[in-house]
Amino acid sequence: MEKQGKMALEHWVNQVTDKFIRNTIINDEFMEFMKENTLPYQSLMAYYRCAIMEIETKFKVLNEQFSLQYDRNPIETIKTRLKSQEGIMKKLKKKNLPLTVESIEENIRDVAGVRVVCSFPEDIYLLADCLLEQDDILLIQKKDYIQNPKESGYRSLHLIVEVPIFLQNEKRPMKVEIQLRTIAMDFWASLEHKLRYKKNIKPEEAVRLAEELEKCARISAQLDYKMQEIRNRIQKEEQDS
Ligand code: 0O2
Repeated sequence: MEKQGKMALEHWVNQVTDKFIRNTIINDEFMEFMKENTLPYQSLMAYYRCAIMEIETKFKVLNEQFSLQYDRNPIETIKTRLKSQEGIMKKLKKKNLPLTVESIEENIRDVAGVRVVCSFPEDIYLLADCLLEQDDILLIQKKDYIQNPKESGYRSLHLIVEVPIFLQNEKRPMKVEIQLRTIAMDFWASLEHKLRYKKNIKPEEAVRLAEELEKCARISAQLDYKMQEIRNRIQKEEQDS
């Protein structure tokens, strides 16, 4: 209860701080930065878009191969996103880092984001292993919030990887954040994200909601593993017959 209360309070403080930063500092400072850096900033974002395409294609290829080899698709959906200017600015501010194109590339590791949604937890690890075995992929960081869920209940496998993009006269390694999750984890995270940013929720209700959501995360984890067990039994029956 104490932990959930602290989280709800932190969340409220973050909301107020975020709003302050957004309204007062971000716009002016970003406009000033863009006056000097429009082209380098836009080029960097274009490179990140290329890196997203590379990673998305790699997952599509793996999905296709599994479909041919095992007659099943491990991937349900792939979603991609480029972090917004506001998101980049907020992260730099939070970490007390300079606003320069170099600093963005060096310090913000989730400008390019790819989210891969699978039906079953086992497929998450299978896909992650297949990707990491590829010789042009360099693993920078792995955070396994499936084995070790966050206090909120959040579960997903996060990888920060470097992938090369091939430009006219240059090969450029770019960082991409990959989040791999099941449909159930994705459903939970989307709902929790929506509720997290709802305004005017009383602190005591926010605590209750956080507790309920954490419970839901545990129930949804059980469902994931039960469904996987059923899938594995069906596969075994098929192989044995
Ligand atoms: P968006 O718009 O989703 O990208 P770091 O990136 O390492 O500096 P941090 O906070 O240590 O920062 O990264 P973390 O927690 O490993 O992963 C951050 C991302 O994971 C978040 O991105 C969310 O997408 C997701 N995430 C992490 N915790 C939660 C959670 O409790 N609930 C939900 N719904 N999602 C979570 P951003 O930066 O918030 O924004």
